[in-house]
Amino acid sequence: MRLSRYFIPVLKETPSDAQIVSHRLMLRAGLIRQEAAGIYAWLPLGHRVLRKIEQIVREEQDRAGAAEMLMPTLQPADLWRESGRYDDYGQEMLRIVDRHKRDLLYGPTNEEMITEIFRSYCRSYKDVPKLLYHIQWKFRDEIRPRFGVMRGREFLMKDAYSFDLDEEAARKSYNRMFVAYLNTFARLGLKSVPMRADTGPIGGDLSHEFIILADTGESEVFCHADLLEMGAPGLDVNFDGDLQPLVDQRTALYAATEEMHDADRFVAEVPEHKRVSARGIEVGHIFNFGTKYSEPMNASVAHPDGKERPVHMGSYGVGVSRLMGGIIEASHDDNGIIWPESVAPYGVGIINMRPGDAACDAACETAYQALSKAGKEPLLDDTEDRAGAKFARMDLIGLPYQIVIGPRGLKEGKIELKVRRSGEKHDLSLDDAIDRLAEGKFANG
Ligand code: 5CA
Repeated sequence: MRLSRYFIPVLKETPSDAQIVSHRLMLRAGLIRQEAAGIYAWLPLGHRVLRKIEQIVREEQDRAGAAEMLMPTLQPADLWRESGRYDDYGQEMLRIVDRHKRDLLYGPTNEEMITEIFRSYCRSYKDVPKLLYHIQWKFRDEIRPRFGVMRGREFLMKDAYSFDLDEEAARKSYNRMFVAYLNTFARLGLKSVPMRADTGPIGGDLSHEFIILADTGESEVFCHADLLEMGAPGLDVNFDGDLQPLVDQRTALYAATEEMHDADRFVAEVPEHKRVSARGIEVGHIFNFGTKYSEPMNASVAHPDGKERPVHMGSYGVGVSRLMGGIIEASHDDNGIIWPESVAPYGVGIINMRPGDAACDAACETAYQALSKAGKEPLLDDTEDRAGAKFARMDLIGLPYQIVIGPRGLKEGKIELKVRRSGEKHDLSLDDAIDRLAEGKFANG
């Protein structure tokens, strides 16, 4: 992409109403624009990152054996009357009446609709297990939308739902998602810790929140320090094998959110130097709720003994749009965002220090073409802005690498390559820089 034709409305002033760094940086770098409280437009750069996060979430759901589908944002209220949640959900639910006076709602989650879909087609033990997901916008009329996309009213969620014959099989589906989540967050450059959690309006008795630590997190969390150093299981996990040991390893040590915290147990189970008490951001939440929805909504299957019983269910959410804020909280410096390569909106920024200079233009064009071909998704700053403004903007938007091409360097056959995360600079020939970038020869996380 050429910046002269692109749209990155960078703000010069720090927005005064944004309290946390990720929100400030998302506004300043032109990723999002607030259209109403808790409702955002995703500008081109932000939209690219959102799509990349979404794609990683999708790939790990697919790897875990979940099947993607898409349910609508609007749902008939009658479905929610069946489960009893229409009244329970209260003012957080956005209720809508259509021209025929039918009650609809903008979905805050999809347990009811997916249960209705399942029960319409699946009647036998042969029809389970099923693990279905979609990535769709949700609406929750939060009392206090805040911190930008962290607590929005409209937000993008990946929600998966499992249907199993009995409790034991349901536990296996739960474990699949548990492991898939650890891998997902690791690919996004995040250290996540699963913590026993409260189930709130979703219900059930087994639940984990996946938390990333950040000073600006909304929840207070307590855990054993070793959990932070435990790597993700890895992409070669066999999802059809026994995942229980992997899950046990990560649930054996103390980890709890504020609502579930037991100060006496924390002190008894965790040696003092290993006690982490911090703030965290909930990026995922998984629930096993047995027959809470299948029973009232009559989603039953015939077992091999001929008897019909309600299926055992679970639901599994990832805050896709919230993750963008979480990633920035975890990865930025005074100059701006530092994207992990896996979600960077563009792979390399090329700064043309003197557009109009034949040598600079030609070198930029060579770099642009070669890096595009190598799949590095370059963003070429071919604008007439001052050098200082170009550098500041490139740092602010946080692409992993920058190539600076100016007339003086070119006379000596050199360009400058900067690694955004470390600030390291290399004087290289253009060909060298292109080759090394194309081969992924710089470690940038
Ligand atoms: N039905 C279940 C699982 S699919 C469910 O809705 N779970 S949830 O309420 O915990 O939401 C799932 C994830 O969505 C959360 O972990 C969080 O990352 C994200 N999320 C929830 N509310 C918001 C919000 N207001 N703004 C941004 N992200 C949110």
